[in-house]
Amino acid sequence: MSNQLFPIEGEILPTDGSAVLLPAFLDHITADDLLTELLGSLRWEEPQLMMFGKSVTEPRLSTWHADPGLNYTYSGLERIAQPWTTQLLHVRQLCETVTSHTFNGVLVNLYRNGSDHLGWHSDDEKVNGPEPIIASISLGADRRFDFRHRDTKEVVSTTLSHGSLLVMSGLSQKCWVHRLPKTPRLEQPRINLTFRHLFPQ
Ligand SMILES: O=C(O)CCC(=O)C(=O)O
Ligand SMILES: [Mn+2]
Repeated sequence: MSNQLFPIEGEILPTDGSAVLLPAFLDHITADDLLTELLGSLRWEEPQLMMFGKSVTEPRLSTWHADPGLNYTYSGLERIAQPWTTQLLHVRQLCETVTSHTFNGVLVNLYRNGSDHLGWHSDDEKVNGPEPIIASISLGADRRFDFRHRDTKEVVSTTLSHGSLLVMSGLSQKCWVHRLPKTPRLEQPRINLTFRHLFPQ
């Protein structure tokens, strides 16, 4: 069953977990200001991953902000916790209010243009807990976002627009993978904030 947290309105997954989209979560002025401030103020990193013995640069910039000492390891990469900023704390509070959940870290992605992307994956590392609740805010350019069911291969697509909130919960990480594909010819940037609650082992 899906829809553990929210009414059916906004649910985009047909089964096996929930992903609820609130397209106008932030008003345009708040979203515009946030985009400008985050673009200019965060310390963007360009992490290198080791894949099949080769060093690969992630096709986007990112930064991890979290409670003190709460580093995040994924794909063999340890992201050192940067301190919360005033803007990030403000958005965290809005996400906590709407989800009735607490978050202790946020992974912020910067897609510089339509070439930057994120491949199929799920956020199912043990440290996320068994049924993670992830609150994902989008700012800037519209981008397509896809889910694919691990067993049936069904694909569900949506558009993540400026100021939207997508909340993934329940079995959504276990039963589905997701990605942000390339968008040909797009020149505008997009920032995505995924608020998470890590449970260090
Ligand atoms: O950019 C997005 O909307 C998705 C980000 C994501 O899936 C992640 O950071 O794990
Ligand atoms: Mn993800």
